[in-house]
Amino acid sequence: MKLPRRDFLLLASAALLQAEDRPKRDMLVRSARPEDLEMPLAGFADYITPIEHFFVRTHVYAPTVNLSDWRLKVEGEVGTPLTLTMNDLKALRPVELVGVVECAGNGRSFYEPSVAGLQWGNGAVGNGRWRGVRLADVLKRAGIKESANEILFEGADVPIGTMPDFQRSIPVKKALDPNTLLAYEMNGETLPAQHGFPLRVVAPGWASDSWIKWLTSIRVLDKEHDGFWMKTAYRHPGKPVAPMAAIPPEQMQPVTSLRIKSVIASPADGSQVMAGSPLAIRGVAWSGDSGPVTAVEVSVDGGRTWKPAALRADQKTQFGWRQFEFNWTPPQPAYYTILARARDTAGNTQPLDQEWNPAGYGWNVVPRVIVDVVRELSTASSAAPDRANPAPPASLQTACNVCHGDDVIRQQRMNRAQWDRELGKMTGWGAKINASDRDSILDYLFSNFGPRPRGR
Ligand code: HEC
Ligand SMILES: Nc1nc2c(c(=O)[nH]1)N[C@H]1C(S)=C(S)[C@@H](COP(=O)(O)O)O[C@H]1N2
Ligand SMILES: [Mo]
Repeated sequence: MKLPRRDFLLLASAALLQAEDRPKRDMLVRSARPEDLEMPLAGFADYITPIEHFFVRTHVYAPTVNLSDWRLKVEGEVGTPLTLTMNDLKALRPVELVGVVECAGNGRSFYEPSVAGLQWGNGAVGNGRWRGVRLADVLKRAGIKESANEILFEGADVPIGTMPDFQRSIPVKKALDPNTLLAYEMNGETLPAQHGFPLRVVAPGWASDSWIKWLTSIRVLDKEHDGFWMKTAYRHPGKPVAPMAAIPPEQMQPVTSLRIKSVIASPADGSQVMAGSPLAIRGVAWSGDSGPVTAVEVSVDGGRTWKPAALRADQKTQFGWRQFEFNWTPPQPAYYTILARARDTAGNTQPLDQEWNPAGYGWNVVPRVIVDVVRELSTASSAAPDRANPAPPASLQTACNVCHGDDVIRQQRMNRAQWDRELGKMTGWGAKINASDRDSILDYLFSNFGPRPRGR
C-alpha cells in the first residue's frame, strides 16, 4: 500500500520509537514470566553493558506503552501541576552519564541461611550510558514547594493479582541532585521496553529499586510514601543481625546507596589453568554515594598478601564501574584462592565476611575464585548433575501457575517456616489454595526446596 509521504514519516517514526526490543542473549532466566533475567558472567568483560546482556528485573508483567498516549504527570506539593509529553521533555536540556544499575537483591543466592526472593548470582547489575533530563529541572518547572519531602514515582505497570502497586519514593535531596535523571535513552538508543520505555528514573549510586521504569507520575509528597514497597520491602537492618532474626520492618531502614563492590569475571571459579603461563585476572568494581572506586587489590594466596590491580585510566566516572586487571603467572601446580578488594574515595572497602540480613540485600563481600593450577589441562567435565525433583502436586500447579511458572519456586532453598510465610504472602496477593491442600503443598515445597546442606 502506498502512503502519502506525511503518513509514511509518522509510521516510520512510530516504528522507530516502539521497535521490538533487541533480543537478549545467554541470559540466566530467574523467572520467565514476569521476566527476571540475569547477565551472564561474560558481561563483566564489557565497560558499557550491551542491551542484549543487560539484566531485567520486573515485579510485574512489562506494560506496552504507546508514546502518543503517554504523558508524564507532575503533581502534589507543587505550584503548577504539569502534564508533559515526550516532546516537552526533549525541549529541556539533555544530560548524559554513565552509571551502574544494580538490584538491591544482587548476590542474594550467596546468603546463608538462604532467604526468599529471586536467587541472583552476580549478574543483577549492568553499566549503562543514560541520557535524559534532570529531574530537578522538571521539579523546578512545576514549582516544587517548601513542604516537599519525598518524591513518589509510579510507572505504567499494573500489579498482578492483589499485590500492592509498585510505587517508590526518594528524598528531595536525592531528587534535586544534578545527577538524578529522567532518561529516555540508554546506550545511545531509545529506552527499550524491558528497561522502561519511554522514560525511567536514573538515580545514580542508588540500588535500582529506585530507578522506576515506564514512568507516568511524579508526586511531590510532604513525607515518605507509606506503601508496601517502601515500608515492608526494600528495607535493611543497617547493622549486623543474627541469621534468621525476625526484625519488624519499622526497625529497618530503606535501601538507598549501593556499597563498594568488585566482581572477578575471569578466570572462572573452579577452572584449571596452566602453571607457568601468564594469566589475566579481570573484573569490575563500583560503589555508590561514597564512590567512585579509587583502587582494587588482588590476592592470589587467600588474603596473605595483596597487590594493586591496574585500573582503566579512561573510566574515571562518578557512577560507572571500572574495569581492573592483574597479571599473574602461577608458578607451580597448586590450588590457589584469588581474592579482589575494591576501595572508594571515602576509604570504604569490601568486607571479608558478609553479615546476614532478612531480605538478602547489598551483597558485597570480597569475591573469591579458586583455580587449580596444573601442568596439563584435563578434559574431564565436572558438572554436577541436576537434582531431579518429583513432580509437583497438581494442586500446586493449579494454585501457582496462574501468575508465574515454577522457576521462581524451584530456585528457593527455604525452611518450613519460610515456606509457610511465602505461602501467606502469595495468598495475600491472590493465590487460591484449598485449605485441604495447603499441608501437602507445604510438605512438597519444604522437602524438595529446603535449606542446602551445610558446607560446600
Ligand atoms: C496472584 C498471583 C500469584 C499467585 C497465584 C502466586 N504467586 Fe508467587 N509471586 C507472584 C508475583 C507477582 C511474584 C513476583 C514478585 C516480585 O518479583 O517481586 C511472585 C513470586 C514468588 C516467589 C519468589 C519470591 C518472592 O516472594 O518474590 C515464590 C517463591 C513464589 N512466588 C511462590 C508461589 C507459590 C508456591 C505459589 C502457589 C501456592 C504462588 N507463588 C502463587 C504472584 C503470585
Ligand atoms: N515500574 C517499575 N519500575 C521498576 C521495577 C518494576 O517492577 N516496575 N523494578 C525495579 C527493580 S527492583 C530493578 S532492580 C530495576 C531493574 O531495571 P532493569 O530491568 O532495567 O535492569 O528496575 C526497577 N524499576
Ligand atoms: Mo531490584
